[in-house]
Amino acid sequence: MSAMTQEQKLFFETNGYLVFPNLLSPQELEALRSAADTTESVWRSDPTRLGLRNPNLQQVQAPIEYDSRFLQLMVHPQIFPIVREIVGEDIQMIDNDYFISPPRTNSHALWHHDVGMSKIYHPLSTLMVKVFYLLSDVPKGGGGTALIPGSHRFPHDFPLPQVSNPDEMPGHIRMEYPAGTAYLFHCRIYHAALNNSTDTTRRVLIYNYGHFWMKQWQGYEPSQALKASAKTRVMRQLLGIGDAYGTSLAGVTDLEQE
Ligand SMILES: O=C(O)CCC(=O)C(=O)O
Repeated sequence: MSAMTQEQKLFFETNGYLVFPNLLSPQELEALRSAADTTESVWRSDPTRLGLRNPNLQQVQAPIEYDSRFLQLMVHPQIFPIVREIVGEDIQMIDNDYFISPPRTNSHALWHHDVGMSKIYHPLSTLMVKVFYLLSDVPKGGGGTALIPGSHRFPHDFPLPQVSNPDEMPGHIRMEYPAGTAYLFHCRIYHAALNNSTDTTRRVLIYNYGHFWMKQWQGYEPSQALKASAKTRVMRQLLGIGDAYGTSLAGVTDLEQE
């Protein structure tokens, strides 16, 4: 049984991304916003907590350490099965963030893709998939993520046009959607955060999934307390509990299976 429709499979293979309108119900959105507000104030009140405090990006690093609702979102019943199908049964969480992009600020991330490791054949493999959950509406010009559809299959040395303003990239599309939308993309797709030229703050949760043999990004390794709280096979594997090779979700049909 596939978690993806034929249309989603074809669209992802062709374009390298998927969008899920109205993914979060009003109740889910409210709960996540409440978790995000509390998390933000805890993070702001303690400057030793991990994350960037730049004028154009406040990055609460590893929000899954702050609130169990963020941990649960990592296995969202509609999104996680799709990510699992794309990445494979050796899936693991690599990093997770809560990004706050203030109004009237320039891009915090110019055009790039997420994996530049040599000697790994990227174009036909999928090393990572990143999922974004919008907690705020992202209006036109509101600092949304931009993507170049199909660029996940560009060769390694593809000469991407050089633009001084990320908005000027030819052929890009914009993730400007209402709160509650989710989208995901292949780690090799060229993407950027656009300038936020509006008066609204963009708030987004980001979960990056890769393979079990990969190292979790430095600063995102789950705490012992979080690992100890993992009760299901899926959660244990996502948090990196298991052997580097051979750890797999094959045969796990119920996300709550112990
Ligand atoms: O903030 C964004 O929309 C872009 C994030 C980004 O560039 C990344 O996660 O690699």
